[in-house]
Amino acid sequence: MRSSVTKWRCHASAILAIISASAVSVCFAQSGGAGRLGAATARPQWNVEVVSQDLDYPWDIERAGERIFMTEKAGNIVMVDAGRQRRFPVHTSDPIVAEGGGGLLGMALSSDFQSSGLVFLYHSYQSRAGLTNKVIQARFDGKEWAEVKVLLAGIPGHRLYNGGRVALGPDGHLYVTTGWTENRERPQDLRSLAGKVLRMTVSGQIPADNPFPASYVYSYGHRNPQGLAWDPLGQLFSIEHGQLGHDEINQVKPGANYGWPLAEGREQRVGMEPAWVESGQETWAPSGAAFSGNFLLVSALGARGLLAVDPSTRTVRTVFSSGDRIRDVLPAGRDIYVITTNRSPRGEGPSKDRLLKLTPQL
Ligand SMILES: [Ca+2]
Repeated sequence: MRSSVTKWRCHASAILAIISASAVSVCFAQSGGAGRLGAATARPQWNVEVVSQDLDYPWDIERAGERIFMTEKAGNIVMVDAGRQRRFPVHTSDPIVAEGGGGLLGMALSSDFQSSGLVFLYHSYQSRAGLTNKVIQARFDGKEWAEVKVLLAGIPGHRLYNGGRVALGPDGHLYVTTGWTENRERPQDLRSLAGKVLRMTVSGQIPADNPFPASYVYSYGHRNPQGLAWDPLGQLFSIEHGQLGHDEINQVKPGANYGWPLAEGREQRVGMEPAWVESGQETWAPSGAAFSGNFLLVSALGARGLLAVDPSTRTVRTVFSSGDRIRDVLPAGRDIYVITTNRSPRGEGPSKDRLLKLTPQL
């Protein structure tokens, strides 16, 4: 316990130093609106190790001890262990359909993964309704990844707007983001699973204390919510893509309406929650989120960098940029891992991607 606390403090202070040294910043909260994102840092502050350059459209990164696991959209899980990379197909009851931005997306390791091998995955499949998404539990036995059970199927899908992150909350429940599927009714319709943050037990049941009776819906009015992260106080944050700019970071409260498509960004509307921070006219295309100490790290595809948000001032800064579209971020002690998705979901063909390990030069 002591060593983990020490690591956390060391890591948080390293991030703080990097952020303090960053070149430009904009305070969204004080201006009451949006502004331009700070430019990339002026001088190198990270040692960057290319851990892998043999990835194809990775989407989610997790860690168990020294082993790193990444989903790839086509339906594989890549494991990096002691410098050795192995790629495994995931065996599922419905074939994983990788179409546009859909495919094998989010992953969360169970809290006892080291002994149980259990994970939660979000993937696209073909149903009679067309491209559809589901949340499954799968197991890794050291040789194969295979579905154990389906937790929730029938989440509406789309070539571009599938949400797709899954994360275990401090309450032990599973949280899932879903996309609006370019349908203006669904995000505001509590009967639809689209355009939502969902909350379920790890066996796929509706928790008794969910905000709406007999519903997986935890919050609604989302466009294409992606990363989920809890701060040290246990408050949930989610990030999402706006239509044209107006990317959002939302503080997610149970039962709240985040506006889409009736309101966007920091627009005020009765009964709706304005974004906690938004990108204004800029496009971040944020995808992954994780707290490092008190700082919220956000991986950005469009802004091609790693952003850090100081919650006390709601200041957003670019703390790392390599020219890659950054898909997801994973703090690990004082290091930070990021994965890239260098091909747009609007294109086709393989995507030449990398796993980078960032170590502060301190
Ligand atoms: Ca919103």
